[in-house]
Amino acid sequence: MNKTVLVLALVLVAGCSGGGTKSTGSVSTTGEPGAQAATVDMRDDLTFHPSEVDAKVGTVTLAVKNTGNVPHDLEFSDPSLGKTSTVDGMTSQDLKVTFTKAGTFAFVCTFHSGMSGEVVVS
Ligand SMILES: [Cu+2]
Repeated sequence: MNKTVLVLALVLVAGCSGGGTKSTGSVSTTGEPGAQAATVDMRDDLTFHPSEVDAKVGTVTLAVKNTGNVPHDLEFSDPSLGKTSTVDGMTSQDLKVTFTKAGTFAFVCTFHSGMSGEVVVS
């Protein structure tokens, strides 16, 4: 019994370390499943705001907006989902992504190690 609790605690600790996504909150998409929209800001603190977008199965247009001066991009770990080109400071790009199934789909900025987020599709 005590051993089980200890193992669970270690798993939880391990899950929180290891350079995962730094959470900056979540937002839900707006619109119908076939035409959802959400905005993700990229800031000079090298994080996505929010780091989590909650979406439905369907198509999402992400407004990928650089609100700072440091260039960023947004690239899904699954290449079939797509990526932006470099988003320079104070500019924005729309990235249209179709999710055909539920799941968690990670994205990163390829310029900044640890700058990451995810779309949680249900
Ligand atoms: Cu970046």
